[in-house]
Amino acid sequence: DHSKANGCPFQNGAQTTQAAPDNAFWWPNALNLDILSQHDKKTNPLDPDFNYAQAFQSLDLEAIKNDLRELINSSQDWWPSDYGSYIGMFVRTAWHLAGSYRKQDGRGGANTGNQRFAPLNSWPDNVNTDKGRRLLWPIKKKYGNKISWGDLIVLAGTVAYEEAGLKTYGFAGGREDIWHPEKDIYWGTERKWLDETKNRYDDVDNRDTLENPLAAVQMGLIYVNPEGVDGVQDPLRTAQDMRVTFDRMGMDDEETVALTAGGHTVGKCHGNGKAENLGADVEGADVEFQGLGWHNPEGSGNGSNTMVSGLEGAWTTHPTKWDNGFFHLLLSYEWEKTLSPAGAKQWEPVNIKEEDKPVDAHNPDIRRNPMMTDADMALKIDPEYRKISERFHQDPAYFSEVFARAWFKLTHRDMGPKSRYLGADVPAEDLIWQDPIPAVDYTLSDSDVAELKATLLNSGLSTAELVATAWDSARTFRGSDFRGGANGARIRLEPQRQWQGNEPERLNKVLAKLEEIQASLPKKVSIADLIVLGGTAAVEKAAKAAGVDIVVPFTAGRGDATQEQTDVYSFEDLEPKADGFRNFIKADYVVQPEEMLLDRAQLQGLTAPEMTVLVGGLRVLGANYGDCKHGVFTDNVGVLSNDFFAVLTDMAYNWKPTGKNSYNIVDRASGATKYTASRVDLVFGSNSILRSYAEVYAQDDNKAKFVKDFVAAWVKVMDADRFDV
Ligand code: HEB
Repeated sequence: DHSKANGCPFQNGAQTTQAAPDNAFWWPNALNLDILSQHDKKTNPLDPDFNYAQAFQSLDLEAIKNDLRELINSSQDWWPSDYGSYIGMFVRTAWHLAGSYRKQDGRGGANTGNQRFAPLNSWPDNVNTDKGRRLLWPIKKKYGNKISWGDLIVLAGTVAYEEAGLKTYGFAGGREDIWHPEKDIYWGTERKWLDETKNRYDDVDNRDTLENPLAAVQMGLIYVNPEGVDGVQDPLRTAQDMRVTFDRMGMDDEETVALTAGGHTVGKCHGNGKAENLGADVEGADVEFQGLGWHNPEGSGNGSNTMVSGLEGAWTTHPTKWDNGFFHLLLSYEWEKTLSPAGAKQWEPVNIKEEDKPVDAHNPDIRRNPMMTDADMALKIDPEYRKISERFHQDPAYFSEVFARAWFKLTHRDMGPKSRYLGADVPAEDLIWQDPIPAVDYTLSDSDVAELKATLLNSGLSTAELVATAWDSARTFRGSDFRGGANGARIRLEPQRQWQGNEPERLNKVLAKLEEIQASLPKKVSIADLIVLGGTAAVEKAAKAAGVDIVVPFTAGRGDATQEQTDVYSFEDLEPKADGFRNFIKADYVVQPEEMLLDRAQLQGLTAPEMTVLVGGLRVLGANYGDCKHGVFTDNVGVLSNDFFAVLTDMAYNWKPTGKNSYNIVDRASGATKYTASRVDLVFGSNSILRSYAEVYAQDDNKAKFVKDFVAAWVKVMDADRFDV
């Protein structure tokens, strides 16, 4: 301990940067609530009232694009460009930012500029994206708050394609940067970079069994191993890995071929050196490296000495041009296995014509062999990919069109609905993966809303039915990629209306009633609004019954999506496997129900106190799945009382396990079972942090606060997807 030895004054707080064991080390099974308190205002250096959308709207998009074009063509001495152009560099930096997205939980992606932080800034697959970001710094410095890192990196990649000659599909701003690494993204359990793939699969030979939500085959990779599965060249097997990993980000075969080929139409691989000589990665490098990693001691360490993947060479004859050169070389020549100067496994063409060879990246007088990775070869060898490759080869215009759309999707997939898009380059067309929702053309006055509430409350539907339906409709929202939510009322559509967690029978009954009400109204109101308003009215009534007069705010304007506007396949990922807020669990999972609650709360953007107050409130409203009695610690179901917390914290009771996820709440004096509970209920009494919140809501002086906080959290959930207001 050097601080003590030297009598260093900084020994307390700052010393925790040395790996002292923390609570998660001592109690690995305790629920770690940190994921609910990320991106707090204390970590954000911008002003509290800073509004990124407003700032972006004042950006001169044409001016910044011109600056980017100039930068792309101005080689910097500290990091010389290849072929006099940073096209390849900026495209790869943007692809690696966007490419960490996975559709199952919507996490990862370009949304947050997270490539600035560990682990992504130091992933072995992200070598030299640090140079890409540093090259962009003068532009970030110049335009400042008007463009986030996330937007800037995607814009740079897009402008790079334009410089190469591609007609791009568009660009939208709106990605807000975070200021510290995310704690909620699961990247795998391996403790070693690029560890063998086997631990990620249930059955390593069936690549579909890649652990969800992971979308890369190895720790520290964006997708697949360019040298083949576990470093064995075999394009057919690599094709299987590509199919699985690209599907995990919502890309089909055609998009996969377009993206890989279009990606490798520009730029080159870098393997003129020895990987083992590279210095520490970004996060591990000492202060004099100033946030740059992988210092290369050979020669200039850059230019022709650049080391990245270890593979070496360009894919096409003109690596700064958008053309059909990739398919021309891939399909016109035979390719055989070879090794790069760094010893990496790659493919080289047999008897290639001199004029088909690209020139050296730093000396136009020398021609070099092009190369292919195992993933590129997969586009030729896999029969399905091959068909697509041939079509693209024969029809370059079609290839350009498919690629431009796929690039837009890749870089915008995690931004959610189009209402979040900003700027003059937003394409007019609606795309199915944006989960489009028709705009509504009505407004509701206060008296309209009051009348509607009365109608809904007198409809014969119970508080529990109204609350549960509104909740189910809204709970699919995830802040990770801004999908889901009550807007669109997709709970009426496939696949949602069949989801077990939505209790199809009850749901159909409620929907039928709401449709009946809708038909009887003097003016058109969407089902989406009626669903939310029904729950809202029921909450208001329950608050009143608890003696608290409170208006639950309601914002009309949700539209009803159609089935045609709904990509059933991609919505399957939004199905709740568990919802602790309604004490629902679909099956017996390895992870504990309370961990699944935590995950869902994080995706819904809730804080730990909000999660607490919602669970306690929903229990007494009777909103449990299948009318299960666990956690309904009250004799007055339908009254928004703090009974859940009062009972939970009451020492009159004892807690007895009766099954894996069930407990009896036993009266100590009589020995009688008074209530039953799940793990999700009891965690609010056992976890020390959650208990501290449960105590607040159990307090006699906080009955009204409980109602007020429940209402605020309820409205937050109902409006989570209202980017339009
Ligand atoms: Fe790529 C580069 C792999 C996809 C774009 N890539 C690269 C490399 C490799 C790879 C190995 C090299 C690096 C160095 O530098 O060395 N990729 C790969 C794979 C995949 C891919 C395996 C999957 C399949 N890419 C991709 C995509 C894209 C791309 C999708 C877009 C779109 N890349 C790219 C570029 C480049 C690369 C642009 C170049 C860079 C420079 O130039 O620097």
